[in-house]
Amino acid sequence: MTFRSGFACFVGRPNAGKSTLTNALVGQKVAITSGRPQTTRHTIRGIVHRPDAQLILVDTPGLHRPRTLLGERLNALVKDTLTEVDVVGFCLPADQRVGPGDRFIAEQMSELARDGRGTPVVAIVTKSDLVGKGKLAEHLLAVQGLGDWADIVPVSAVGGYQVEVLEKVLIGHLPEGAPLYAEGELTDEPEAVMVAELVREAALEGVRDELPHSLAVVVDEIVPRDEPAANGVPMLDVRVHLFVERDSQKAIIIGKGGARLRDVGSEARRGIEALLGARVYLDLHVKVAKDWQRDPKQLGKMGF
Ligand SMILES: Nc1nc2c(ncn2[C@@H]2O[C@H](COP(=O)(O)OP(=O)(O)OP(=O)(O)O)[C@@H](O)[C@H]2O)c(=O)[nH]1
Ligand SMILES: [Mg+2]
Repeated sequence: MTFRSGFACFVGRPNAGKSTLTNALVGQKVAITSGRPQTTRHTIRGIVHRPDAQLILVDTPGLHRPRTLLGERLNALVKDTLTEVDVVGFCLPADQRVGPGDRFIAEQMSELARDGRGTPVVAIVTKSDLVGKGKLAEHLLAVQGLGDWADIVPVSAVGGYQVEVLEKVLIGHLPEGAPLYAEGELTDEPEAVMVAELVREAALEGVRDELPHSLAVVVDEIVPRDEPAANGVPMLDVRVHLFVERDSQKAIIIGKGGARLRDVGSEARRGIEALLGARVYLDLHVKVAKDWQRDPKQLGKMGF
């Protein structure tokens, strides 16, 4: 039996379903998702283990025409990633017409084909559960006309439709080689980053307009409590800062009498406790960092 191992990277416009698909393939949540565009802000590795292969998925921020320094940095990050993987999965949501945003990415793909290593690109039609058969067929044709794809695969991460087919197709493009990660390892994300992401995911729920883009989350510390844990479960203090860009946004995040922040805290705490296997005291602080998305110094501090 030949064993294959290597990297696949998902690209696509914001909100195309890249992170949801990554989680579906890994079989566990390694990336946060939301109905708002530009949820993912760094590359996230999810690892798929099979008897005959190890597929490392690199979920990336959505590619779009940048309007801020943060946007520029995210696009540059995606482009760097593209040159380092064995196969690219270009995600195009079935419920949206092929538009300028997709053509922008298709252009980048053909550039990659010209000056890269000839990396194969698989077109993935995501969210196919949202459309009927006829519309899906139409969409597949439009996608076919958009570029030179190694394969075209319709999937639904939510319905589980064709997720295994996609997995086989991606693995088929990997080189032969030994596993790169230990068995059972599902991601190489540091715990603090996962914790920050779970808080951001909870805080994104229900906020609108530009607030999602203005929100950044940083974990200050995760420290074990000295006191003996009840029935052997360890207890952790987790201190987190939420940054927004304006005072008005701070008020929205905190809510009337702090109600909204409390909800965000209890929602995030559930996920964090599951992740860390511990009881968690979650301490959330909201701070204004004026225009951090455009400020190189502040971006650096937040890890961009
Ligand atoms: N019905 C349906 N909804 C989906 C599917 N995949 C993703 N979604 C929804 O689409 C929205 C965006 O999903 P994400 O996975 O966060 O999209 P993304 O491409 O990672 O977005 P960015 O990180 O912002 O670029 C979420 O509300 C998901 O629940 C799918 O297969 N079917
Ligand atoms: Mg994402």
